[in-house]
Amino acid sequence: MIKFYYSGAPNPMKVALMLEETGLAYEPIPVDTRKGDQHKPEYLAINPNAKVPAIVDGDAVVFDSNAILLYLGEKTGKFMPANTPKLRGELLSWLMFVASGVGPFSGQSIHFRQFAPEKIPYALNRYAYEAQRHFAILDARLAKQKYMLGNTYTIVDMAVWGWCRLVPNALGEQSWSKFPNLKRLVDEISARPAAQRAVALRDKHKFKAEFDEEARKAMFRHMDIKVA
Ligand SMILES: N[C@@H](CCC(=O)N[C@@H](CS)C(=O)NCC(=O)O)C(=O)O
Repeated sequence: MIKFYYSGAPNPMKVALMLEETGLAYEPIPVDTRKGDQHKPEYLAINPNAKVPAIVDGDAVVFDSNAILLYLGEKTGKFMPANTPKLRGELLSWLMFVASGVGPFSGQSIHFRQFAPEKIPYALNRYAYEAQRHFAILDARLAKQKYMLGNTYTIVDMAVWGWCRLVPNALGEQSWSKFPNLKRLVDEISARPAAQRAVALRDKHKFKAEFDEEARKAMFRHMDIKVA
């Protein structure tokens, strides 16, 4: 039985979607990041980066959401493109693009819009610009084909879904109109029963809702430690 360490945030939700899509047996274990569970020694032994998600599958310990998607794809052979150098190259490129571009830039855009104590115009514009640029790259690809890797739904689409559900949080309420093809994919995946079960997982445990001082200290540790 796979142990799945999660919260309702975008990166864990991608993995919840894949677990639900594959039908693998798993035990969801909540990590309440607003209470600081991610910094507990027993969790750091699983993910030294103190973030969710992570999985433990027998003696395999895997952290970082896109690494977990790839691990589960390889383990099951499901939601993966054919194993040719061409398709494997595309798979890795787009998976890394989401991991290193879409996720971090949209995450920072949300941070500076919704959480930063000051509204810093330079930071707001830099991250909004980069988030928008990344979403536009996905949108242009999806204008030409149904899914990120062609005609088949794969782990890359799941990675895209995780963050792109939050386009309005990253860029504002009206922003979906700029990415109709991306919206089509996000809506299609959100309507899948597996996605609905993944999202419902958040309600299985009572995660802390308030963003109070305890949450700030757990998630924004830089506010108490000056390094620059
Ligand atoms: N690269 C990591 C990033 C994980 C990540 O940033 N997780 C967020 C939730 S989406 C988290 O754990 N935040 C809690 C914190 O920063 O303390 C991945 O893709 O899994």
